[in-house]
Amino acid sequence: MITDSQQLKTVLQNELSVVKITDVHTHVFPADFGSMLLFGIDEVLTYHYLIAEFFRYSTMPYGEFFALSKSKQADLIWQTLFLDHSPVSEAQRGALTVLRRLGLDVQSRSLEEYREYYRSRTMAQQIDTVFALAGVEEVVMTNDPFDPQERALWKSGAGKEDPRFQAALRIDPLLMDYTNAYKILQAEGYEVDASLSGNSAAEVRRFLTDWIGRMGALYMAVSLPPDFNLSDDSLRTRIVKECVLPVSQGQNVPFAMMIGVKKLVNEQLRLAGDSVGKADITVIEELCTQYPDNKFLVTMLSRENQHELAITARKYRNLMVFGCWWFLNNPSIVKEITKIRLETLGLSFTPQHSDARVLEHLIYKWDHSKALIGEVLEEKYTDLLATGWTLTPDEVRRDIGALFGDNFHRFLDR
Ligand code: HDL
Ligand code: ZN
Repeated sequence: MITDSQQLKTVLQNELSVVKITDVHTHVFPADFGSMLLFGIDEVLTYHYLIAEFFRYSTMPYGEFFALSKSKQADLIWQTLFLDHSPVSEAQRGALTVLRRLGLDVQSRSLEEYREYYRSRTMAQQIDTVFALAGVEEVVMTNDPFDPQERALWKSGAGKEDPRFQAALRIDPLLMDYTNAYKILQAEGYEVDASLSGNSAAEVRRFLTDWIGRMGALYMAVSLPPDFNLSDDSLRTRIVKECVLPVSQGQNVPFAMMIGVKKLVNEQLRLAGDSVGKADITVIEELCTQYPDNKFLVTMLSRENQHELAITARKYRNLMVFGCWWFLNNPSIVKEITKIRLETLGLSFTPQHSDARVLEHLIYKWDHSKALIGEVLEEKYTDLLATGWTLTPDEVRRDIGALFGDNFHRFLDR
């Protein structure tokens, strides 16, 4: 039985240090995807979050920067964000957490020393090391069949060997750019046309079903703008209602909506150019009400949407809230959101995903998130014990397992 605050702190630290994490949304890939998997210190330093922060100080023309080699870009970012200014931002601190946890000397501040470490590392070794250090048992990837390189890899049989890498079928081009995406479907042998007439909807359903099967996809996902709604008769609305939702239900594969992205507000920043907008929660209420036999995974990008998203999840058991996504993945907001969710949803949600784009992100994003979620859990368990309720280490282990993967797997019900 846990009887005092020090014992609670110790139990939480122990259980968080050994929990096997399922990371429900990432952009990493297994070794047989080759160069699609980004790893190493130059990739860590040229993460688009850090590029955005670099341009807060630099007046260098965007094109001149992007024309540089990745190592030259990393040199500039290291000098500007780490040596010329203290690296206090979350992404800056994250790069240093990666170095420290890999056993490198953060105090040397020597980028060459860090690069030397990587010269002896193979991709396979680094995957093993990073998953072990991060405590991650499996990641769910972002898999885009509209990307020619990725499409060819799946067709060659890649992507199925390493059970640590599970797939998610990403369908942004289908929903956000059908007037181009349909041509790829045609080229792949699906009888679709530009206006989704005739047999097109059935063929889009066949396309989705084929790729869910080929990938073993755990869910279908899309990132959506702040004004996403299904009250118009747009092609996007028709594809969601006539194609995505029937296949999602039929295949028992949730539909994951990631809502609130304003794409490329500054397109010169490329991947770093996206921003955020508050969305209308109504569309989630409508979907969960009108499609009670469908499962929805939802994360929203705006801080202002978080309380209403948690309240909406209280209304619908077919809605799983997940993550502190992208611009929300900062200590001040992760703690705020996790408190709101624990207070309104108990333990029935998935508090975090890493969104790792670079392999080593798994280390810092989970180290930082586990510490924050642990602090909030400590506060809530302390309040619980104050009622006279008793608590055992096994119960804490059960609860933490639910938050870091079991809830997700139960929701998938596979
Ligand atoms: O659409 C997404 O999956 C986002 O996570 C984008 O990839 C974004 O660029 C990102 O990396 N956020 O962390
Ligand atoms: Zn992502």
